[in-house]
Formats: sequence, C-alpha cells, structure tokens
Amino acid sequence: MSERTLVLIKPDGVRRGLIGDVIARIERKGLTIAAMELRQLDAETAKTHYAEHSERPFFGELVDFITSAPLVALVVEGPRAIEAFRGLAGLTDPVKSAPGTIRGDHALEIGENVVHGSDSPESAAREIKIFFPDRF
Ligand code: RTP
Ligand code: MG
Repeated sequence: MSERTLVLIKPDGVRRGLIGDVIARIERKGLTIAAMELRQLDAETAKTHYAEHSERPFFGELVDFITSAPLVALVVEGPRAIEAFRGLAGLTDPVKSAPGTIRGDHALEIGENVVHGSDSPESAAREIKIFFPDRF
C-alpha cells in the first residue's frame, strides 16, 4: 500500500545547495516524487503549516526562518513513505542524528535542520493540502 508524505527542503538546505543531495537520497531509497515546487512561503502559510507549535517559545523564529528564502516542497510517495522519509531525515536535533541521515550529515542546529517530513498520515494529508491544494 502506497502512502504520501509532504517533504520540505528548508531555506537552509536550498541556500547550501542540498536540493540534489536530498532528492538523490529520496530516489535511492526507492521513494517516488509525485509533486515538486520551489517557492517562498508567506507568514500565513508558514503559521498554518506549523500550527501545532503556535504556543511554543520558538514559534516566531520558526516562522521567520521558514519564510526567509525559497524552499522546495515535495510530495513523496511509496510504501510507508512517512516513516521512510523520517528515517532518511534523522532526529529533530541534528547533533543527535546519526551520520548517514540528512540532518546527521549536514546540520548542527535544531533551528536549521535542512528538511521537514510529515509525522503522521493525518499531518501528511493536512500539509499536502496546504502546499498542493488542487493536485491530490
Ligand atoms: P519538522 O516538523 O520541521 O519536520 O521537524 P520535526 O518534526 O523533527 O520537529 P518538530 O517538533 O515538528 O519541530 C518543528 C521544527 O521546529 C524547530 N524546533 N526548534 N528550539 C527548539 O527547541 C526547537 N524545537 C523544534 C525545528 O527546526 C523543527 O524542525
Ligand atoms: Mg514536525
């Protein structure tokens, strides 16, 4: 059974030239890219996407960062795609992420951790609708 997940290559990943690296890992794993777009988020879209964190102390910084420059949004598809991509990404804290993961290989700061991946089927459905409202 195939599943879809929303992946973001965040502004730090785009700025640092990591689009190709992230896409290569997705493809090497056997996952499929079903949609992809380079875009810069406005604050409203960013707040909707990260609504679950609206009461957290880092929310303002998170919104400022994710809207600071273009990102790449992808819909990634495959068997257990949500869990599969979270495995490729590593843990939220890049220092605790194992080498071999995207965050473990490329980042040091929690606030600039290169990628986002949906964390549940409900999140994936909600987030895909935000980024690709007419496509799925
Ligand atoms: P994401 O949603 O971006 O894929 O990351 P995640 O699931 O691994 O982590 P989550 O708990 O959803 O947090 C969203 C993003 O907020 C930033 N964050 N900062 N300063 C902090 O303690 C803190 N905690 C989280 C991170 O950039 C994280 O990716
Ligand atoms: Mg999250």
